[in-house]
Amino acid sequence: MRVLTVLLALAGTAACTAALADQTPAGAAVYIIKPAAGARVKSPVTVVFGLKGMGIAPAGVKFDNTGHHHLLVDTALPADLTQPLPVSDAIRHFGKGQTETTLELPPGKHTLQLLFADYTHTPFVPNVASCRITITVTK
Ligand SMILES: [Cu+2]
Repeated sequence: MRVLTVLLALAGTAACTAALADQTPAGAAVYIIKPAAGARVKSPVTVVFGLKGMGIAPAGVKFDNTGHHHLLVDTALPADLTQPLPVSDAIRHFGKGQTETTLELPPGKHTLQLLFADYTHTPFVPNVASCRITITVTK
């Protein structure tokens, strides 16, 4: 069963990566290093952000092929990815260039997804987003 879970996780990763094949620059991707998809964790939850093929720069700093992380908590990707991302509890900005955070989450299932965006908080086209993972927070 554990092997199957790992294979499914890898298949999920491959699907997300394939969707990014046309990204600029080629091969750019963000991914959640921790927690693992399907993990059962206690709050506060440490989330570690992964990035490849691009660099991190603080919000407001224009530098080619860089941006900053946004963590979507219990929400899907915004419908319109051509506009700057709003700031909310569901769309958290890491404009200082942070690569991890700690979330206080109530017990139950939660979804997490990373979306990388430029110095104006506007997602790249096509977008650089991770898989949306589900975790369970236990008491
Ligand atoms: Cu932002």
